Amino acid sequence: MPASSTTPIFNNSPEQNAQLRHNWSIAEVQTLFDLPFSDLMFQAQTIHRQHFNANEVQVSTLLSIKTGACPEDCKYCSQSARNKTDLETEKLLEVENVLATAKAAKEQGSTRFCMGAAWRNPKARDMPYVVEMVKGVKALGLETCMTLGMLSSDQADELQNAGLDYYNHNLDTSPEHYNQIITTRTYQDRLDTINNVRSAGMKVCSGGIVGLGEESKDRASLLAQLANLSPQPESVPINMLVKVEGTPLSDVDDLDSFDFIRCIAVARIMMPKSHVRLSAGRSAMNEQMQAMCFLAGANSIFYGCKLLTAENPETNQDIALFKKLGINTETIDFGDQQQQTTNLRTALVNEENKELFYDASV
Ligand code: SAM
Ligand code: DTB
Ligand code: SF4
Repeated sequence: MPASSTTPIFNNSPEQNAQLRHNWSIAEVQTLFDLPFSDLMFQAQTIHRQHFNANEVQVSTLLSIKTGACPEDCKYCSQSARNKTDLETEKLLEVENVLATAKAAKEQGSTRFCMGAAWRNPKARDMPYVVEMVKGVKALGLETCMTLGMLSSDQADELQNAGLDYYNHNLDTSPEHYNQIITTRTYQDRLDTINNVRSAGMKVCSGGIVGLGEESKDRASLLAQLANLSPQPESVPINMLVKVEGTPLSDVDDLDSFDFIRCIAVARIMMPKSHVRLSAGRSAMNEQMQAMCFLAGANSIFYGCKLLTAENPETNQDIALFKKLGINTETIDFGDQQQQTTNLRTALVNEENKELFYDASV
């Protein structure tokens, strides 16, 4: 039975609730999940506004720098060699290709460029190339992020020295549900990598996937794991499973939309200073659902028509949605920050002008 909207769940004021805590119990997180929807959204929105401009969203662009043929057995993933998917594999991209794509992402208004590789971990022979990629993307004035699998502390140091700002390494699901999803690396391996990234002085991007067939208590447990990291991750991607034909999870039941929105809201309450990213799965969400996620405290997205291998909304759709909602994108101090603002405005004006013309080719 959910608590009524008059039941005080915490005796603390919203200000006190917003203090960073690293001692969340699963039961306590479940209490948040069980709140009446409006109460949960109100708490999340109140906390969101204490730490962020509620009308600003950070935008990152993803690029798969090495695609498919991954030795790991992640049951959701199009890129695992064990899953019989239609994916075309690709070797590590040339540094120049990566830099050209990063430049285009910057021109489209992105502020962070995230490079992902289908590896268990980078090999010594790969490191000089990824280091060059980091240096090149950084020289464009973008924030840099990589997700390459497990990292040793030496590799984390090397990437940090090259100028890597963020490393993405997800916990994916709860420790209790984990063995149903991945058996080729342990939960502790993931925590060790996050620890190596943190010790090297980089910012941590870590979140998970929901809709894997897990229970509500697993979502509570995953969020407790993330929030109890000290410091909490600066970026928390909440991915809705993208179901891929040929993976063991291709037919799993859909997660109810309100349960997804609740996850965002609970993440916002527990990690008040982190950017919570409405991550994979937006192509399957309508505009109203995405708006609810922003209302629940999501303030980051992947921007650009492709994630790593799966589709993402077209940039024009996102620009149009932001315009409808009065959302601005977060800017960073590029040095040429004016340029970034101009690019987004140009994109928006182009989108508006489209309505003035008809397509003579159809
Ligand atoms: N191979 C590296 C690793 O796993 O650490 C980095 C890339 S991996 C694709 C990064 C994350 O993307 C995964 O940990 C998972 O959370 C997310 N992901 C992968 N496939 C997904 C899917 N089909 N739906 C939603 N999220 C997905
Ligand atoms: C994250 O949490 N989500 C991104 C990023 N980190 C690397 C990846 C989503 C992948 C979605 C499925 C695909 O494109 O293959
Ligand atoms: Fe490989 Fe990463 Fe996909 Fe797992 S999620 S199979 S490690 S690419």
